[in-house]
Amino acid sequence: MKSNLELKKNLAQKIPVWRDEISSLLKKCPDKIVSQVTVWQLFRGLRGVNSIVCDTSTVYPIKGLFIRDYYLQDLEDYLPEEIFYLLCTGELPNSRVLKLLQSDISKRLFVPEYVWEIIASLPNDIHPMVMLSIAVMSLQKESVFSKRYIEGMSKEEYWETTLEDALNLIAKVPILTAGIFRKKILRENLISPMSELDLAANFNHMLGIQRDDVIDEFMRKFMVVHSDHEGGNVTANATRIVNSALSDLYYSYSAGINGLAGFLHGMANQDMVRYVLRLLNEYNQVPDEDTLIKFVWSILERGKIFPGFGHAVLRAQDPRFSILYNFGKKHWPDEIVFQVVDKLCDIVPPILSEHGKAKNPYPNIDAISGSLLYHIGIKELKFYPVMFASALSLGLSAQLILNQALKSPIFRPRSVTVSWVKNYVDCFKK
Ligand code: AMX
Repeated sequence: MKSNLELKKNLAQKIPVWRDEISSLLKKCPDKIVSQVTVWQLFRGLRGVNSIVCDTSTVYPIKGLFIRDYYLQDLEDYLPEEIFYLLCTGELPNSRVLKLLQSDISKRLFVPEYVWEIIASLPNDIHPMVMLSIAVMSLQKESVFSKRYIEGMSKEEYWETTLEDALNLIAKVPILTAGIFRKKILRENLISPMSELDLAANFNHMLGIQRDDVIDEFMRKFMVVHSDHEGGNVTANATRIVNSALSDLYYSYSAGINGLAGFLHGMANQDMVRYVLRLLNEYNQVPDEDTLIKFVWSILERGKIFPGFGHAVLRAQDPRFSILYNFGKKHWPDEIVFQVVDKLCDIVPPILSEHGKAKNPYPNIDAISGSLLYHIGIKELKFYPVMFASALSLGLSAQLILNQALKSPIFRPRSVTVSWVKNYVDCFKK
């Protein structure tokens, strides 16, 4: 289907201005140095090197996530659809524009039958992240970008066809996610989408969980806080790199969520609840402080990481954590999984500080999200990163629309050998 919505019109007005800004930067000061790379950074994941431009959101070490110019805390009551509009344009939509966007998304709320057949053919015991990745890959044949590319579209149309793919993706990923949950985990029938519901409420409806206003509010917040986290994290970076070769949004998003499936990244939410359930299984109640302290040390002393704590950029408690934590404390304080998480979030930071390795000992979003998903009835821990991936479709899509709009070239930094570094640096020269 072809879209002619306000979002596209707004982008069409803004894109020439954004392009002019970049052209003038490139013209006026192309050689100005914006970052330097030390040997340490070269071998340590380029931590702190300014090497990507991403306008959708920025993560500051202490203040945390800003979506465009808005502090995350000021956005927590907005709808995921509104956040998508904001990520793309830098503006929140008014109610008329929001309705148009919702109506556009509602027309895309279907998944072709062949995708369900592919999902049905997968073994039930493969990780649901693999299932989502395969499901999205199989949808690639619907890509408007790839179809129009083969037909000979001009570079000017790249962002418009990426927008088409993006609107389809953000409509269809929650359907696929809910479908995988229903068919492969619960072994129940699919629940058809309800186009009159907002994206988050419809997600709850399709998952088949007991809905009420609080649970719908939770899902809105869950999707908003997980929607984007600038361009340098593994998922966003992988998504952007793949897309820079003009692989369409389906190839790119699928690549990105394969990165999210890493234990150091989006898999941490399932691992946190796994530890909590192990404790509850052993003690049948919220363990006392001494028991938890011993437990945390036993993990660290075996040389393992403690999931849900630390961050590559943040140097304070993750505001995404704070939003979900405050929600849980207000609405579901009696949930025993939440209670154990709550205690761990007090106990772990001083232990990590004493342990002396992690630069940031504070909880991140993955410390808390699983306990709340558990409360609303998603008990299959492996499903938690899939919920994360689903919400990320908003930000990843917006990032790729902007990349194509700003005519970002194929990504191709250089690699060097260890010998090259040794020869290059002064300390090895005679
Ligand atoms: N438990 C144990 N050790 C930790 C730790 C934790 N939670 N966080 C960091 N460390 C260790 C690192 O493994 C590293 O050890 P090394 O020197 O032996 O390699 C050392 O502390 C220094 O690491 P860092 O500079 O503080 O962090 P980083 O930028 O290298 O890694 C992160 C960041 C998130 C991968 C790391 O903090 C971690 O593994 N946390 C636990 C997993 C987790 O919660 N991931 C989710 C993060 C949020 C997200 O992406 N969804």
